[in-house]
Order: sequence, then structure tokens, then C-alpha cells
Amino acid sequence: MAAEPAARGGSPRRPVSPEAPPCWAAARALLPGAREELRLEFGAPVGRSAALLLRRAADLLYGAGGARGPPPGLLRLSEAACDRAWERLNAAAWRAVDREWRRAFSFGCLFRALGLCRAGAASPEALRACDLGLLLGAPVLDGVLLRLAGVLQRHLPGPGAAPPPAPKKVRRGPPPPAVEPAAAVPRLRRPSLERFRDRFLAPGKPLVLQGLVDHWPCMSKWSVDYIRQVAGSRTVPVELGSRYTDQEWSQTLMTVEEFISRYIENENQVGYLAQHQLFDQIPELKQDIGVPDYCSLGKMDEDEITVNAWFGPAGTISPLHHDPQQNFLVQVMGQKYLRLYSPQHSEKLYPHEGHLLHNTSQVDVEEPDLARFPAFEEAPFQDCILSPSEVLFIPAKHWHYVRALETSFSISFWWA
Ligand SMILES: O=C(O)CCC(=O)C(=O)O
Repeated sequence: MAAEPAARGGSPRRPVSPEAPPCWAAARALLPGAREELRLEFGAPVGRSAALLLRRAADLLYGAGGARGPPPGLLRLSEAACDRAWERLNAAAWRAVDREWRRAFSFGCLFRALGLCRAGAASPEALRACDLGLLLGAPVLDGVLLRLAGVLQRHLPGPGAAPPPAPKKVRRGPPPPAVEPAAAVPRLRRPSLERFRDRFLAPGKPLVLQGLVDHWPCMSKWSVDYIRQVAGSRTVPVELGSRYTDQEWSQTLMTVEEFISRYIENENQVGYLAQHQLFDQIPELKQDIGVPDYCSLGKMDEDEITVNAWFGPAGTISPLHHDPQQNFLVQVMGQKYLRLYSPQHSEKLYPHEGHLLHNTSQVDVEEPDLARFPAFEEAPFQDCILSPSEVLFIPAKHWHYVRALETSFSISFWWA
């Protein structure tokens, strides 16, 4: 008999019953062969009772009942463990949450996702449990949640026969301000690394780069329908409201499918999928992008670069703000209007006082209240309309304001 394949870096996998449904067999096989390899010991902050719930859930999974499908009791125990960890995750500012609680939450989500495979089949709830663990937990067992999400996604029933596509309305916001040639951000086609470094990176001057990312598969492949097809069932954080400085702005979790039907295809509401984990969470999307070559001018390794996704309808606005790192903003779908101000004019831009929004201006760039912010009018700026396949270099600390003119997907690379 052929030997059982070894679980990553561990002992051989525990055999799954031959009658186990294929999804359960594939999901259960992601766990290490021996229960001890789960390492369900937690540091002091995680109370005894949460750890005990997780250990009892593991006992069920590794008992005889775990071979053919989720053992009875697994869901109840894992939900109780998740609830305890969830309370701790929400009790303090994100940075203050102990990593051990995030590990405990990941295990809770892992066991809960398995418990939600009713009769051994994948379910949207199980995939959601994985996504919550990926978004809020700490990585465990060599990225097991990512691998489990992949298995569940493959085994989820498809959406069924699709209704004939409705004629799509192209939603467009108000036209952008006219870009005056003298103030336009310059455009260059694949300048040499040296030219880019000496003329733009070193002096901190914005530039639109062309010809850099045209070959990335996302440029020809991605559309709203494609994103729906690849990522529709995944749960992601979404910002509600047209800008984060508005009183009524909030954040919530929903599936990409819900986001598209509520905010991309609905004329009246604005929601923004602005996410720094999207590409780690959904490797199918990551496969379609690269990293701009010019990032090699920085000191960071590729895996240290922060890659953000910005997917939203016409009218999403990122208020005037600055970030500490260099930025390549790659436009994949739709057009965006961008306005940039040099950090030397910060005083004329009236940054918010206080720590939280100190990098954000109080001024509404396209409708400034000049009675309150009179110097704003004197601040010189550069602007541009960024189109698909173009890349805007935003130097570190440069103020930038962004408005989507139509349904848009951009990717920013923060590097140093
Ligand atoms: O595209 C956007 O809305 C915002 C982009 C941005 O602010 C950034 O990449 O830093």
C-alpha cells in the first residue's frame, strides 16, 4: 500500500474514511497527522477555558468520529472558543490585541469552518469562517486557513444557471476639473531606472509611468464579472460612505458578491473595497499582478511591500492625505482623478489636529470652504486623470486626493 502523504513538515496524515465526502476528505487532510502537532498551547493572556474549548474540539476531530465528516459537538465547541477570542479582539485597539488571542481565534475559525461542513460538504458559512480567521487571526499551521479556503471554494456549488445579463449602466460621476497642461503630472514611457531615480524618486516629484504594467494579466482579464466569479463568495472588509472623514462613514464585512450588487451595480450608495490583505487572502487575484520593476530602487524585499486593493464605484473619494512610503498606484479598471500637493505646502492644506487624522487635510479639495481655509487657494498642485495600465508615482509624504470617475480598480504598492 502506498504511504500516506506527509502533512507539511509533520507526521503522515491520518487516514480519512474512504466513504468521506470529497470535500471533507480534502479539508480534513489539511490538518497535521498527529493531534499534538496542532500545538494548542497558548501564552498566558489566553484563558484556560478558551484553550480547553479548542483542545476538546481537536479531540473530536482526531477521534474516530472525525474521519467521515464533522463530529457532533465540533461546531458548538468551536463557536464558543471563537466567541471568547472575538470578545478579546474587540476589547482593545487592534495593535494592543495580544497575538496569542489572534492565534486562538484562527484555531477557533479553523475548527468552526470544519464544523460548518455539514455532512462533509462545503458551505458559504464555512468559507466565511475561514475568511474571518484570515482577516483577524494570526497565521497558524503553515497557512492552513488559506488552504482550507481554497478547498472550500473549489467544492462550493456554483451560482447555477446565470440569468441573462442585464444591460449594464455605466455609472459616471461629475466630470473632473480640467487638467491644465502646466499643472499636469508629466508622463513618461518606461524611463530608465537611473532617469526615474535621479529626476523623480530622489527629488520627490510625481510622475505617470506608461508601458510598465500593460503585460500584467489583470489588465486584460479583470472586469466586474471576473472579480465576481473569482472572489464573489469571499468575505472582505468594506468601507461604507464616500470618504473616511465623513461622520456617517463606517466599515463592515460582506462578501464580494454582496459588495458588487449593493455598491458597484447600485446607483445610490457608495462603498469602497479598500483592502491591504486582499491579495494574500485571494491568491487567484495575486497571480494576475506583478510588482513594478522600479521598486527595486528601494531597500525593501518584495514581500515587505504593502500591496493595497482599491475597488469601488464612481464617486469613491480618498480625501487629501499623505502616507509615509513611496507609492506606485497602478490603475487596472476605470479612470481616476488625482490631485497632488508637495509636502512643502502642508500648512496651506490645514491638516486635522490630533494624532488619528494628522495626515489628512480638513479641506474638501473639489469644494473648498475658502472662508475657513483661505490659504488653500494659494497651494500649487499637480493633477492628472489616471487610466488603465498607467502607474502614478506618488512620492512619500506627498499629499494626494483621489476620486473615481467610473467603476475603478487600482492597486497601490507602498515601498521604501
Ligand atoms: O485610490 C484611492 O482611492 C486611494 C489610493 C491611496 O490613497 C494610496 O494608494 O495611498
